[in-house]
Amino acid sequence: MKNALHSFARVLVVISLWEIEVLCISDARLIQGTNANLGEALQFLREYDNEASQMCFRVNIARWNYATNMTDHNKRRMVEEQMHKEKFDKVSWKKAIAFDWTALSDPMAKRHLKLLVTKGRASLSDEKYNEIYHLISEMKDTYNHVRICPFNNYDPKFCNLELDPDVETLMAHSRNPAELIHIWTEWHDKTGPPLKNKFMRYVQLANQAARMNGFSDAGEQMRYVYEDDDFGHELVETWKSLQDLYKQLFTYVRKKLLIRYGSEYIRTDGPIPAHLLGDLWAQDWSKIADILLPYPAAKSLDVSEEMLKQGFTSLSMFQMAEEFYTSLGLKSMPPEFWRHSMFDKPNDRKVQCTASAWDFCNGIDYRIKQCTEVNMEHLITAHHEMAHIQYYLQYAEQPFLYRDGANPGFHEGIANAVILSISNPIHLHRIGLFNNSTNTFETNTNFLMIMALKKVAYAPFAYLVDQWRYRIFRDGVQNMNSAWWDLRLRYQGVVPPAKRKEQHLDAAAKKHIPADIPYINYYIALLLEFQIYEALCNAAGHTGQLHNCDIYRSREAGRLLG
Ligand code: X8Z
Ligand code: ZN
Repeated sequence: MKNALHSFARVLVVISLWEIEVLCISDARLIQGTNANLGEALQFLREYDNEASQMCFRVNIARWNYATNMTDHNKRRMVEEQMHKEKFDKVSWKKAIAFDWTALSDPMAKRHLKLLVTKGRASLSDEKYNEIYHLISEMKDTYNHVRICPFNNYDPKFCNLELDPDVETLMAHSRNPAELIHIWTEWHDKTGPPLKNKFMRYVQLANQAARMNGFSDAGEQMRYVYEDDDFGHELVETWKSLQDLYKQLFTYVRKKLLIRYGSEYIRTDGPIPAHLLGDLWAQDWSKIADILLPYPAAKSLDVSEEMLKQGFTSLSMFQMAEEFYTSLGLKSMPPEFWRHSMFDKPNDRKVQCTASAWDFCNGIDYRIKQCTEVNMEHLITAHHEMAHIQYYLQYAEQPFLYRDGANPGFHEGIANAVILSISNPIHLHRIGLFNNSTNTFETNTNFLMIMALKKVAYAPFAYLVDQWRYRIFRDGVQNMNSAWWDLRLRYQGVVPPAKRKEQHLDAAAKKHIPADIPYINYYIALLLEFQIYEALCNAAGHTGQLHNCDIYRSREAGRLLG
């Protein structure tokens, strides 16, 4: 990837490195009790394992039922189960902190107790614990219900554009700068301001919970799950190693945008306005590939038409994904998977269409939910989601607290590593979807450019979202919006296309902020996916350029992945 991009390098923009403050924490500061009786600790953990698995099953069934049939009744059932689980988490936390886990000789018991006492917000009083969960759920609801008006039309009848698919499609497909500014501004003006007060209270409560657990603030608690005292420094180092490549891509893209939109919109030596990159958050630039590809006339890499010609169905797409994993010697999907998954968008009820992979925590039931359409993007998604199921199956025998990614970025890193193999032209040729004679320098370079627009362009955004959150948790809620735009300029080199003020809360235009979902895991996943892919390709005995590696049918790669 690097080589192809070097030829486009025009490093004109200087984005200085902002050294984040790095905090370390010693276990001694964390909350702990006095009971050092190992037998009692093991007994508690056995009970916890059992009850937590059952609780997870019940909550996930209720969530699944709602996600695949969005009725008021199913929503009530889901909320009830979630409240039940929150109570269980609080009770378990109280039991766990009675132990002096730092003094236990059994490393597994020690680590399990440490995981239990350091996560969550159960240290808050019952009242505040309920309050923060309510706040988050209200912020999510507000975000999910945002609807915006179309360009040049404020008639309330038409002000019903939703994020997915309306707003996202407009940002990706409109090439009219005035329309793009309108959509961008509407979205940012309607998400942040209504949430701001709630968000400030949430910051206060999250910090209180973290401090009662022995952390300096909620950001430190978020980072602690990586079990790496040097986490902050490592992040800085990884970004240092990526930023030159990012600047080269940025400079190439700015030049192409200048040609397309002219100097009224793009300055030759300045930042790029955030609305022209095909995405509300300027995080995935591949949607404007039509403006950016170095060889626009080369054969398209999209095999969707060929899939239709060959009569693919949603079922055959998942069967093809399964065959990919079994070709590596990995597990087939269990019968429950084929029985209970939702592969198609039903037309008799409302469902949540975001593709997802589910582990029902009983070692039997695993499902995918995807409103599958017969096209290449959905074929890739099917493989991606099935990688998550494969990971669930691999750790099914582990204790409950270990049935998760090795760190919060690992699941996504694994799934994306597989995608690097199955979406390249070599693999598409091997499965009969791409004609080899069109595998030319031009198509390969276009392929690398699309990868760069998805992956390299994403890196600074994935990096900065939680830098912002850490800063708010650490320094407080004043000047939140200018802090957001400082980071966006420094790392991404983008500026808002309209005037922003402190009454705005533009970070909240990204769902993960109001929904209290960590984001640095996506940055970690981005780094890991290439490391995992490279290791799998080495195991498969691949020689030559890495982007041409396909691990299909390699038992060696399969063993390593397993
Ligand atoms: O949030 C998501 C998924 C849910 S885990 C839809 N992603 C990040 C994003 O949308 O910003 C997937 C890629 C990164
Ligand atoms: Zn995923």
